[in-house]
Amino acid sequence: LEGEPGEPLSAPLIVVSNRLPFVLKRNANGKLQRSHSAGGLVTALGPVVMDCGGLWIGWPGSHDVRPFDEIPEPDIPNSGLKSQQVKPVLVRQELFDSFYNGCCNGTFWPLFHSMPDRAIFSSETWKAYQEVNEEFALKTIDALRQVRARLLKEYNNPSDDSMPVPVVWIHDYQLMLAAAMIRQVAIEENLACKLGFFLHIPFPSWDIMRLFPWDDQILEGILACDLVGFHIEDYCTNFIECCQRRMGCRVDHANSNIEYDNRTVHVRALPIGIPFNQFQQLAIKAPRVMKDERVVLGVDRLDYTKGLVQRIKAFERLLQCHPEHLGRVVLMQIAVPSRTDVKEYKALKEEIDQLVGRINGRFSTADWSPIRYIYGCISQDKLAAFYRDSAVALVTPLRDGMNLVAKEFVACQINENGVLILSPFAGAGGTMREALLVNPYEIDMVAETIHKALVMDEDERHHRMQLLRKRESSMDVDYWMASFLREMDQVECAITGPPSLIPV
Ligand code: ADQ
Repeated sequence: LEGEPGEPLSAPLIVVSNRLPFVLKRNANGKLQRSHSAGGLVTALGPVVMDCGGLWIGWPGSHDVRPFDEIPEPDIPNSGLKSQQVKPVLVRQELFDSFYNGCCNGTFWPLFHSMPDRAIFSSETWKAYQEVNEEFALKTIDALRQVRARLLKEYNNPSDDSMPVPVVWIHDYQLMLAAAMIRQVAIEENLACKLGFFLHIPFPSWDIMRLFPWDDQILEGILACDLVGFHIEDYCTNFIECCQRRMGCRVDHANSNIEYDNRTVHVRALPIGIPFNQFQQLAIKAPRVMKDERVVLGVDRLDYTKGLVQRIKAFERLLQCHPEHLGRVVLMQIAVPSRTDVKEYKALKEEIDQLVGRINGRFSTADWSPIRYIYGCISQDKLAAFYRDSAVALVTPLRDGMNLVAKEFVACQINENGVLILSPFAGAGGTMREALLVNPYEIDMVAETIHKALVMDEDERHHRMQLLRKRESSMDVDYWMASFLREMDQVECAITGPPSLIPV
């Protein structure tokens, strides 16, 4: 952890997420190497963690890493976190699978997306979830000790009021218990810190949450934080109601604060954004990738929450009810493989393969097929070109925390010609009001909405897209991150007490 001696540090940030911002794998010579990941979270948070001498804690994306392995430095100096800023959490494969495929994706993913019939409740995977959260918590405590030792060295007087308080920012449904343990040890060791949590998926209503046999422990885990962020107000409301009804918490509704354990937990709606300029630049530069045809575009991870089956059926209905689009319009569905070792995801892939085959068989002519289906990951510049040149983006999840695809489409619409069709059951549906909103379960209505988008006049298309672009360019991912950290700044540190004079 570097920095000019004596120079006051801005609060060091410790990010805790299921995955590190890169994957660590061994090359043919057995040497560990970083391979980069390009998500919005990494782009936004990486530089902040780098600049404040912070740390990132997470699983390295493979089981190749061993406890005493040296973490490789970034390929290009200063292009990523230094090795000492990274703390990989290493968990044996069997335990990790039970935690990740079992509890995270077999229980919390469907439950939090309000699909309880798909959720499996198992005490075995729940135990794995607890154990892995404990591993993350232990690493975070190590990181806090390291940061505190550094601060004590920098500030000669340990009770100096200007000494910054480290901020721990925990991400997502894989790590809902970690904060409870971090707080407990931090209090025992007087490790002053503020704890924040952001949930990237929806928070369900009390009626759904109470189905989970250990719901109180989840709520306790989240309530161990000082600041809890969700994408939209609805999720805040659900969380607050669960805390009231299950934990008997008192709530200050006017300020959206919860009283718990003689502390105040601040609950805030902080909608995530995307690196708007980055996508816009890609769209400006990317060469054309499509033929001269009108494209209705879908881009998703292949997941049952994304409503792919309903969407494809709606496109079939469009062709049936509005034959004027035959031969002129195609549905381009790009689906990135996801959780491919889980049975349900394999079954969904097969269902989609069959559906696409049947519809293409039904409507194709010698020189036109209605559905072009790509099952795979595509590069960012190709993706930007698809977003830019499509007539319509069909973003119709059955339930989605936010949905970044809707925002990426808008950022790439540099000619402002396209129309966004959006599900109200995505967090994005709450703010992107100029989109055409449609219930994805109503297949006839979705078909009619696609038709409406395809025949919409130019002025209306431009007007809607301009407003959408304006909002997304100002509320981008940097804005989101700054909002979270600003809220954190206003939170008082609840773990106080004289700092120990002996650096650990
Ligand atoms: P996800 O469920 O992964 O994220 P989403 O927000 O749509 O969903 O993000 C998907 C990302 O994958 C997008 O950035 C998109 O560009 C990329 N992608 C999709 N298909 C691709 C393909 N074929 N090739 C390349 N890239 C592809 C979770 C929550 C969301 C929430 C985000 C962020 O489920 O609701 O918006 O976190 O908080």
